[in-house]
Amino acid sequence: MLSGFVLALSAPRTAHTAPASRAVGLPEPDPSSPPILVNISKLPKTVEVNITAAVATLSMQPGALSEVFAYNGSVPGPTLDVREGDHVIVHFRNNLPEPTTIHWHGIHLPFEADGSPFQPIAPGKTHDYEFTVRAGTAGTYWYHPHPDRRTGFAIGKGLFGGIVVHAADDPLPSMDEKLIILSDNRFLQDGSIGFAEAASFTGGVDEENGREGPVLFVNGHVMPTVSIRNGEVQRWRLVNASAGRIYRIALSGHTFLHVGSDGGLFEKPLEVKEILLTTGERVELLVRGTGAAGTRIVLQDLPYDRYAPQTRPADWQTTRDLLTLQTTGEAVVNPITIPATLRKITPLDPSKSTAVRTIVFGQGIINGKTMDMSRVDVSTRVGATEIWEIENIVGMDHPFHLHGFQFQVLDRDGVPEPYRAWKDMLNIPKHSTARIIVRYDDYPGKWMFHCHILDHEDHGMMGVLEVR
Ligand SMILES: [Cu+2]
Repeated sequence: MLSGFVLALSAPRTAHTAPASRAVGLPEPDPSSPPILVNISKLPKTVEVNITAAVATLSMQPGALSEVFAYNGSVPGPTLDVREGDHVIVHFRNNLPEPTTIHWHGIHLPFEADGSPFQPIAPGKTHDYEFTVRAGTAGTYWYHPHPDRRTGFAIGKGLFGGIVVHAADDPLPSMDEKLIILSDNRFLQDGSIGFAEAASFTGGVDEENGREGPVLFVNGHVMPTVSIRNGEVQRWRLVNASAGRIYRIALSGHTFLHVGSDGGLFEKPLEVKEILLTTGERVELLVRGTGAAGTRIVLQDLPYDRYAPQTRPADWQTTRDLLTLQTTGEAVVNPITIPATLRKITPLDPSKSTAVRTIVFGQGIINGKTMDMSRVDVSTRVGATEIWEIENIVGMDHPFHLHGFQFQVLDRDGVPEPYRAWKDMLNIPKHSTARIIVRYDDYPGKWMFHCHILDHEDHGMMGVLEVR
């Protein structure tokens, strides 16, 4: 029995959400996947959806109710499910008591649709986001608020949802897919979500580490069970929606195929035992069911030391369980063939680079400064290719995020990246340097780059890239 995520009391389920499985006659949708936003458009290649952000009261844990911020009444919000080439129109209403935005994390789109701190939506106001999903960008993304200085609070209150962009021509065989959104949270005795006073000791630790909570959620469920048949292969898309927690993902003793990252599939699948999933980052995995009926395998978060010694949590070496994968009693599934080559990723050419940017991550600062929205930190032109050398000079990890453009990693501490991938998130471990290459295709604007530990971002660990 799954620990259900029950909608309760004052939050009626809105008309905008629908079960993940939309066909008539199918069994109840798998509660381990969020609902999907209903497309209200009748036009071809158009996805038109309604999203409202509002206060809701939900049961996040058994026996307790929590006041949350929710997209269309659920945490996580319903998934934006689109195809390459689709034109997306989002009718957004802010029914929150504070300004907000929706940032379409990782999607290559016009500046006007970015939902950055430059584009706040006041309480009670509506806004239409509009963009076209570009060819070649199939992958897993997510959406969340990105208001000035309040991102950690708004996401911690429950505002996050997944985005799946399907390929026009997907190289992987058709199989059951799961969207697995990871988050953690902290609750007070009365069930309310706990945020520490900034001036308190805990507030200081949160500001340093990024706010963590002891309760780990998979799509709003605590330790749900996912079913799989013996021999079946499932495609899992993982999203890290936590404010500060970096997950070291493993499937208790089993390997899985790592097939993709932030911006979609790799060129080749990689068989691995574990994956580091930094804040804001996504991965695609292929998981295979093995063993007799009733066999249980646990998806775990292994210990990972991202912390500065002075604020490292006492229990940081704890292995945490995320979900159970249980083999059903159904007949064994015949093996399917996973192609050895998934797609071609054209490398960005370092010899075309017209600038090398040096980005130094200090504690809460970038290049010695905190965020100033009236300042431009990096100025460049549409179409330019540049190398960014991102150096972390302090004793804790800082995950780098760039808005608007996917990049490729050239090397980490001088070691060439072993495989190509499109990325918008990159963990920069303590006292290390990574070099990335990026081309500013298509869209001028003022784009944010920042640390994706939300407490760091909110305290100004962010800069402005102006593309003209
Ligand atoms: Cu940081």
